[in-house]
Amino acid sequence: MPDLSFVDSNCDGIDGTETDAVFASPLGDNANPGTKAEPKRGVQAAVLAAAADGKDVYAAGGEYGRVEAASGVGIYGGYGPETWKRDSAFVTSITGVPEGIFADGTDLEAVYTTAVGLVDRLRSGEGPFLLELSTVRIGGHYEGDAQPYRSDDVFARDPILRLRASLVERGIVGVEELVLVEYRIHAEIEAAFAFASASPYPDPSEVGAHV
Ligand SMILES: [Ca+2]
Repeated sequence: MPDLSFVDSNCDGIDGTETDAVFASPLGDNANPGTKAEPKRGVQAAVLAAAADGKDVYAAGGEYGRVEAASGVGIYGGYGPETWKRDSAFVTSITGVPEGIFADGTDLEAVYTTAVGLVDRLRSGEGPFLLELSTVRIGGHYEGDAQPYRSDDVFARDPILRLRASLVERGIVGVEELVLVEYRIHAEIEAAFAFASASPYPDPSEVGAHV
């Protein structure tokens, strides 16, 4: 990596170590080997070459396109395109939109497989990613809102109903089993409701507690 304070501590003529770097410059070409005299044009091309050789990337000041990082490859900017002298006057700017991925947020399996795929890619050094999930608001705007203004196809996208249909359709779970699960949940809610109804009202002195 480059020296601290812009000092060529090993006196090889460049801040850092020339033999440990693949060079990128707006004056370069991606067909070049990536040396100081013949740098790559893109930081991305330099990163790929650096990853293959266990090197870092030294980039001259200028504009570069989006870069996917590689594990173990550092990117250091601020070098002069002509001189390879490192100076704060040389700004190395890498711009690019992160990869955006869209998935149907009402399809639980699509959400899962998309997310798992992105996590794998992140762990291998790619990213960042923007994951957009679309879903629907099943509930109304207020308690008792019958939502006459909405069409049936909105409710058909209910993620729980979709998952249920998918599981049954593929024979992963039987309808009877799902009915039992729903019955158990219903019973649990009923029991909680009964418990609450049978409980005494709290003492008025508690009204300010935890407020
Ligand atoms: Ca040096």
